[in-house]
Amino acid sequence: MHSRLKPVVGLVLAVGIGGAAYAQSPFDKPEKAIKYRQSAMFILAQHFGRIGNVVKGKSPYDKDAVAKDAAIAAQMSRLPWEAFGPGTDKMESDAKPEIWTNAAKFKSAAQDMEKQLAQLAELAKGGDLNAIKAQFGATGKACKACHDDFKHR
Ligand code: ASC
Repeated sequence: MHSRLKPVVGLVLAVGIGGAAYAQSPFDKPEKAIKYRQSAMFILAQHFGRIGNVVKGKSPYDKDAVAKDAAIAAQMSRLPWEAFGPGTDKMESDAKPEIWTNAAKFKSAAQDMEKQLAQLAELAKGGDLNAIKAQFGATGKACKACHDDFKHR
């Protein structure tokens, strides 16, 4: 090989191999993937819960606060899925094996929840509390539907 080409070939190989490892999982240990998805879900539930308190009349309605909570929840809802990768089914967690044995259904349930939260975030900007209440209910159903099939407890 021409000596000037060697570094180029080396770089292409390094990026190719590194890229393949990354595509497999962005986490260096399954423990970290599990902690990551649980953390995203925890933050999501905190902010969704704050909206729930408004919907139930336990907290006063503050348009900007609800819009912010919904935006954070929607952002969190995009994060967990890459953290259900290889090896993360072998460890103790609330994840049911159906996540991996029925991956297409899991993906569709996850996408539905993301879609519902994106809609809640969009609606929350408008400040129509009745519309927010209705969409909060639809979103909660999407959370529950996925948990019923794919989460212990
Ligand atoms: C929440 C939360 C969930 C969902 C679900 C809706 O606030 O933490 O997992 O709502 O309970 O049924």
